[in-house]
Amino acid sequence: MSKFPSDKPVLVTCGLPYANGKAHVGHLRTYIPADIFVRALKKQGQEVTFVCGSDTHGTPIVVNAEQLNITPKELVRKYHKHFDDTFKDMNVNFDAFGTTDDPENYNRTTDIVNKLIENGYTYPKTIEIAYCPECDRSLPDRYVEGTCPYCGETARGDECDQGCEKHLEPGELKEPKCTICGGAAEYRKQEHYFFKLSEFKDFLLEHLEHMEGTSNARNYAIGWVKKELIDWCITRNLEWGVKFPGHDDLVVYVWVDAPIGYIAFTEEWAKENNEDWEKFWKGDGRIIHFIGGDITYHHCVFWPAMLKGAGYSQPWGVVASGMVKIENKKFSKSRGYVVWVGEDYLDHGFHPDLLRYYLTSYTSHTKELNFSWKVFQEKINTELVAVFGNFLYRTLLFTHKNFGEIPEGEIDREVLDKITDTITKVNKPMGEYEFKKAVDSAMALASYGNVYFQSNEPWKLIKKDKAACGKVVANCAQIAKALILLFEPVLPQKMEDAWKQIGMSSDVHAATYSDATVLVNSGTTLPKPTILFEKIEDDKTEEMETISNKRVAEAIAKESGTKEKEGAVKKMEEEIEIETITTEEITFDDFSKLDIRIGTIVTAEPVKKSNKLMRLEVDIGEDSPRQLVAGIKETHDPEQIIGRQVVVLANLKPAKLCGVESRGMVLAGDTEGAVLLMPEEEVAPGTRVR
Ligand code: B3M
Ligand code: ZN
Repeated sequence: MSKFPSDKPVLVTCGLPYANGKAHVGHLRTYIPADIFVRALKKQGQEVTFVCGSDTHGTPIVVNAEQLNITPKELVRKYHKHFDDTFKDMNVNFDAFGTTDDPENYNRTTDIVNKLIENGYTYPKTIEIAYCPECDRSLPDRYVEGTCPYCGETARGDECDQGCEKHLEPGELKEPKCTICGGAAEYRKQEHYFFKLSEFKDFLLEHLEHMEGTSNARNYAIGWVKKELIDWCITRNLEWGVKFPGHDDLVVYVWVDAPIGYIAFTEEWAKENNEDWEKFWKGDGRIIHFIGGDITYHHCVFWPAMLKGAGYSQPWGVVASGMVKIENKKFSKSRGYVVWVGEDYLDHGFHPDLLRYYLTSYTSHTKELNFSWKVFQEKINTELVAVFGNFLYRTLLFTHKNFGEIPEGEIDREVLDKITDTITKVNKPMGEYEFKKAVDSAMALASYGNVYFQSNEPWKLIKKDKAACGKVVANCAQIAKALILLFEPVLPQKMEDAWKQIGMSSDVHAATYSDATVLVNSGTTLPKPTILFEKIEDDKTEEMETISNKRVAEAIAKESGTKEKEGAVKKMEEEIEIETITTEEITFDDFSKLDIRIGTIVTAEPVKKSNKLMRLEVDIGEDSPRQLVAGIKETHDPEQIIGRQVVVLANLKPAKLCGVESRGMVLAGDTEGAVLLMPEEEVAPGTRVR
């Protein structure tokens, strides 16, 4: 029997992105399948809540903030918004997206840690903590690097990130080095607090035995628990984070308060929607965590033990995804093997739903996934365009042209059976986290539709038997309706459009799979269809490959340049507009170097390849207007800004954006959308700003 829908409400969560860098394709491998799963459960009539948020504490945040010379709060505010925006852009639809710095999380963490203390699951112990004599500070987690005692690879203070992926306890790292100054660190004695993980062995073995989700998560975790459980140090010497109760100089380790965020975000959702968070965390609602395979230990060992120790419900299932490779190379930001969701994908005008399709249909969820522009192009062109898109468009165009509406015609038993059978073939693997199988089954129905259309030759029938032709067309419309519902979880935005194209006025996101066999209404007017999926041309793929190659080449060049400084802090490469919040002072001379002028917009047109960019020609008092590119496409209408005066930084080094040269910059307030600066009253183009 299928596990869904069930009477028990389902809570789906996704591993929390650290709010310290931009979203890349690797991140999406957790969020997109989770979003698809949630939408598919809803389509089966399952009650489901979907929460996530930004991970804002710990050394991943503090180290980056320190390097950028800003406060952790400033850093996480910026990236929290970035992730929130990116998820919305990618049609990942959380019911709540909070941050672990929210008051709800401070309260919940304090409550849980107090319960663990009360229940006797914590104890103080004096241990060796890495300390840098040069910087005169202790070095938690990412502040220290050294050799993994298990595999010998270079590792961080709390994880062997480049080798065996084991969690490391303070003091375990060999040959510790300070990541700030690069100097040798030493170990110094200090008192910290421990969680008695070792007492949870029997509980964990029993818990894991019944844990749902993907078998990779369960099997790894059982192996670890059987082998050895060491007590877990849960405090750190940091200012930023949730204080350990009664100790103002200690915060809890980030892996304590981060998963507690799942509870806090459920509480935020409950407050907002007049709902009950306890039905999951104190009751028998089903909690399903979607995570990257590399954080299985934290979710299948630490987390359930902590929940158990504090008297909360434990996860029902853990779904762990495989790694993401970029063009068959191990994902690595510093080596340039990265695809940014914004600048490498959305900003080039690619539709979010295409990437959703690629990421789920490429391979099974637990396997390694390779991101390659060529394969992306091929999958979109041969599957979405040539099979599904082709079926929808030819059906709708033929019907629109010859009937103008869905014609009368009995729907074949065989067609209805095929639809019902496909729903089962989509639901079953979906409930087993086999997203590729589910998507492939839906695509098989589109192929069936094409065969149905082709073999019934409606273009011939229309000439001799309009009624018979109408029947074929009505059957195709029924198949189209089913396909739209089946593909909605994967392609939500495109299917919203397709739903309208088949004349439906209801909300496709709220419709269920059972609607797929509700007969289409003859007489429904069909508008002229538009093509939903456009072919990706070779030159576009080549353009994207060139961008990737260039990034790798630059990374290699940079690598050789920084070799001498080895050990010193590695520069963050992926900061976004952080300069807007730095407060470094400049002299008047520095300011005078800026050639800022008032100009009048004479031409404005959207840059085709981009979602955000607009090409402007601005008269700034020179012989001919300046060409400038501004990120205002989403917020401004070209017609309405022609003739407007704007403020231009005229001596900015020219740059190419999406292939269009920009010789300067139009100044705008950086808020939710761009707000253009303008003079108080109209002045002559070219007027200097001082
Ligand atoms: N912030 C990101 C990671 O290690 C980390 C996840 C927390 S989930 C509670 O993948
Ligand atoms: Zn290791």
